[in-house]
Amino acid sequence: MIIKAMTFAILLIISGCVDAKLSSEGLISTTTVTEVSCSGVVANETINIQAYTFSSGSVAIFDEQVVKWKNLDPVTHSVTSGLLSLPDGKFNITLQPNTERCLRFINSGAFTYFCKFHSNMTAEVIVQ
Ligand SMILES: [Cu+2]
Repeated sequence: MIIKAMTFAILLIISGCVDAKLSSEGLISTTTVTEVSCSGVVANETINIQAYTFSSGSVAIFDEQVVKWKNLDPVTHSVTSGLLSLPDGKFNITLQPNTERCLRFINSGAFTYFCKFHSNMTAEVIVQ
């Protein structure tokens, strides 16, 4: 009985998370993102990719600001918008080892993103 109650509670928590992600995804339907040269801008947030992890699970910036991703791993990673394994086409950049790439977020909204090569790598950018 206790196990059944716990399972039900866990299912409630999981479904709550999915709902939150779906509703926040709806907020970004008009958001646009542009890649910019990292050498030409000062990034407002920098996210290191190291040991198969994004260094910040969530960063908050204002519209028109820039986020930089730096791949410090010896393998290729990606920064792909959407829910895990469900890219939404907002952005999709691949980072070779020891490279960095920058995105400017034009409109406010919330982005989840993931690495398409490693299914445990997820994070988000909140544009205020
Ligand atoms: Cu990866």
